Amino acid sequence: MTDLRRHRIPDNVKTGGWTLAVTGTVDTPLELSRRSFDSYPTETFEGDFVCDEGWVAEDLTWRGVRVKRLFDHAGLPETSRYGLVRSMDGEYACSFPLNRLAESVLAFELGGEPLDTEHGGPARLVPTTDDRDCWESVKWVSEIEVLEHVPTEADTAKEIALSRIE
Ligand SMILES: Nc1nc2c(c(=O)[nH]1)N[C@H]1C(S)=C(S)[C@@H](COP(=O)(O)O)O[C@H]1N2
Ligand SMILES: [Mo]
Repeated sequence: MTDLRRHRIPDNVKTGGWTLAVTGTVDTPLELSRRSFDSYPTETFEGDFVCDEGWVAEDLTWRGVRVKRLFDHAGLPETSRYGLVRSMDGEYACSFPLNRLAESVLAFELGGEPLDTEHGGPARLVPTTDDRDCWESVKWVSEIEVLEHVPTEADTAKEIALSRIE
């Protein structure tokens, strides 16, 4: 099997007028339109996507902006430690140690095509380290909140994903 699944697009996902906010413990909060991403260098990442439900999409090529570029632009104080990646998909959000998040790619393209809404467009987070979990690949990213402490209640992604596996 080599394809991502075709999950339903949640009703609260609205892609018109999309922006991405970088908020929290940063020197300068950002609100970025799709067009403003054109001024950042892009990178590709190739890898398999492995879901805990027991399927694999092999050899996906993602293209986008490394989150570190956004952090360099916003400026991170010494006290920043974690990032919470929020989605237009209701309460869905996933937390990361800041270093791991900085290495991740915010992908706008998959397989050389603009990422379609079904698979998380305009922007989907693609963690690149080998220990990545499927629920960390947040679709329809709307905000990256930088935090000093690990968020517990707001970090819903793993629980939501595992609740879909009986
Ligand atoms: N916003 C959001 N992102 C999400 C999820 C979700 O429910 N909501 N599910 C995650 C899980 S568990 C998987 S396996 C993949 C599924 O991606 P696909 O729909 O492109 O196959 O999306 C991940 N990102
Ligand atoms: Mo998953």
